[in-house]
Formats: sequence, structure tokens, C-alpha cells
Amino acid sequence: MTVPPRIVDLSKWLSWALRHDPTAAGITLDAAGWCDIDAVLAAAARAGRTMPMAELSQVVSTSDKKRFALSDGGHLIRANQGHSVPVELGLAPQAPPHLLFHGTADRFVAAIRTEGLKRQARHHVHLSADRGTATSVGVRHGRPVVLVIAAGRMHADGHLFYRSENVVWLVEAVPPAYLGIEE
Ligand code: HQG
Repeated sequence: MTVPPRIVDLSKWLSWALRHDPTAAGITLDAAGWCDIDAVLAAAARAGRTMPMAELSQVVSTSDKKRFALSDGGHLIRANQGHSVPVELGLAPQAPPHLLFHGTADRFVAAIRTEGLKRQARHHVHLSADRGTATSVGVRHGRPVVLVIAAGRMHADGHLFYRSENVVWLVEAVPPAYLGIEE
């Protein structure tokens, strides 16, 4: 499905506001990352992105990665993952599949071999359940390289894994001993 450019632009603005800079956007998130939808719509309008509720619903429903969630009553919205601001998503640890994948760019591989995967500006390292998704994540940074993570072994060794609502696997860090690199 091709998403109209206006909806993509609104989705990017919402990602920025709900994950990275709510203060600059003029909204306040609660501890779990939720924000009142009316406040989000007002902030969007102040930022020159007037968006009727129907359009916000379209942003939520067309997001290829299900980036946003609406609360049960439909009054609140939050990003499902990817925050750099402190937010407690309330995810319970879960056993991961045997293998998970991480897409990165070739220029990062040397550092990753020695340091392992670090969460950088985000709360967690993001891992994918399949190689295709990992490749599309990696290509955002340059020539993509897919890393294979021995997630089952990490889990057996006591590392905690979380799965976001949109099926991104999250972990604090991946030490080099659990990484296989396919170039
Ligand atoms: C790299 C998108 C050097 C890491 C995607 C990545 C994802 C290192 C970059 C989500 C390193 C961080 C997250 C080390 C990690 N040395 N580089 N030791 N450890 N890196 O954007 O995983 O579209 O913060 O490999 O689908 O690319 O936003 O993380 O290349 O789920 O919804 O440092 O963002 O989702 O980049 O992407 P990012 P990511 P959305």
C-alpha cells in the first residue's frame, strides 16, 4: 500500500514528538509514554501540521511498522518503541527465538565486532525476527550488513529480551560473543 506523502510527513513528526522531543513539540508524556490526543492535535497545528482526528487515525493505521498505539478509550496515543526520552513501556521480559537479526551499515561493523551492539541514543538495541526487516533497517544507515544474534543463548545466559507491540525485539546490549556477521 502506498501511503500518501502527507501521512508520511505526519508520521515522522509524530515519531519525533512522541519519541524524541515532546518538550520542543509542546506536549507532555506520562511515565508510560502516553499523551492526550487533543494535546497532540493542538501541538501539530501549532507546528503547521493541522491534522483532523481522521488523519491521525490514518497515520496510526497505515504505519507499516505499527509505530503508534491508541489507548483503550481512544483518548491517548503513544509510540510503541524507539524512544530516546525516558519512558517505561511496561513490557514483560519474554523468551526470544533462537536467532534474531540486526541490520546496520558496513562502516559500523569494525566497532561492533569489538564493542558489541550498543543502544546508542535509544533505550534498547533493536532486533528483528527476520533478515528482510533487518536489511531494510540497515539500509537507512548505508550499505546494509545483517548481523545474526544468538538470542536463545543470550537468553539462557540471563540477558532480558522484550518484544514491543509491533514485534521489534529489544535488549539492553549485545556483547560480541553472541554476534555472527554476514557480509
Ligand atoms: C549502530 C527504525 C558502532 C547500529 C528501525 C545502528 C528500528 C553501532 C546505529 C529502529 C554500535 C543506531 C532502530 C557500535 C550499534 N559501534 N555502531 N558499538 N552498536 N551501532 O537508528 O537499530 O522507522 O538508533 O547498528 O526499524 O538502526 O524509527 O537504531 O546502525 O526498529 O520506527 O548504531 O528504528 O524504526 O541507529 O533502528 P538507530 P536502528 P522506525
